[in-house]
Amino acid sequence: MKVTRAIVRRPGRSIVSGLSSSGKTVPAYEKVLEQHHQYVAALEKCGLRVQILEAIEAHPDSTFVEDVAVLTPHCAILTAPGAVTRRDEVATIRPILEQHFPQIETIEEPGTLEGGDIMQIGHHCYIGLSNRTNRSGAQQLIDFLKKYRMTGSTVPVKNFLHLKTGVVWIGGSILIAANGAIPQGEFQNFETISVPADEPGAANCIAINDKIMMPAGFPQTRQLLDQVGSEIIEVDISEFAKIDGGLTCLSLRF
Ligand code: CIR
Repeated sequence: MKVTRAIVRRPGRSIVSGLSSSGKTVPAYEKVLEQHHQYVAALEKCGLRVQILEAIEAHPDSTFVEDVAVLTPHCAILTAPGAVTRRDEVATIRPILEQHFPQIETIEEPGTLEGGDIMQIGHHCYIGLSNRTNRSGAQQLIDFLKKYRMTGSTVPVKNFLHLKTGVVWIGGSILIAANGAIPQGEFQNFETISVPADEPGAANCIAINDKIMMPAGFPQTRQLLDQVGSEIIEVDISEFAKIDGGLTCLSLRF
């Protein structure tokens, strides 16, 4: 699916209070802003028109816009984040998506679902069942997809925040995955590039049309990706990584 646009949200100063699995490292705000700027520039280099939303200080994690919606060629689906502190972010993205999508659907509680758990390949969505996405959320998504002649199926997620923290699709029948991100028996029809064990953070790349954005600082993975033949664009997102943010989660692309 060719994508032409992206939506991002500027990080606010409150990002220092964003949810963090380690609880140990705090992003440095000036660096966060610079890295976000570079991230937007990389999306533009991929040919996307980028809509930049204002920061919302009341929502520390709101720069991770990917988690609040799932965008398909036929509709936008607002999610129900499993992280309770992130639930109110959804209402802030609705009016933006209404500018672009005539059809908007909504995942309802007790369902939970975050966009980071959705790996969309053509008309199929792989839905990670994680600490943030539950069976009810996944089933609601599958039902919406059916309505638009798409399909969905679930995949267990262990040891990673979201499905796409550990595995992403980078075009054709190729996935890139960190150790342990692909449960046995899943994704057998794909060829998988395995990220070296000491570079687990490298799996969260984004394929945009004929280019691949990858997080900077992973030289062995860079070598593997160079063999794919797409232009590779490295982006330093180390400040976002301090609170579990990756490349995909910083934008909604359609
Ligand atoms: C969170 O824990 O929700 C944020 N600190 C990071 C979200 C990252 N989202 C993603 O990978 N899709």
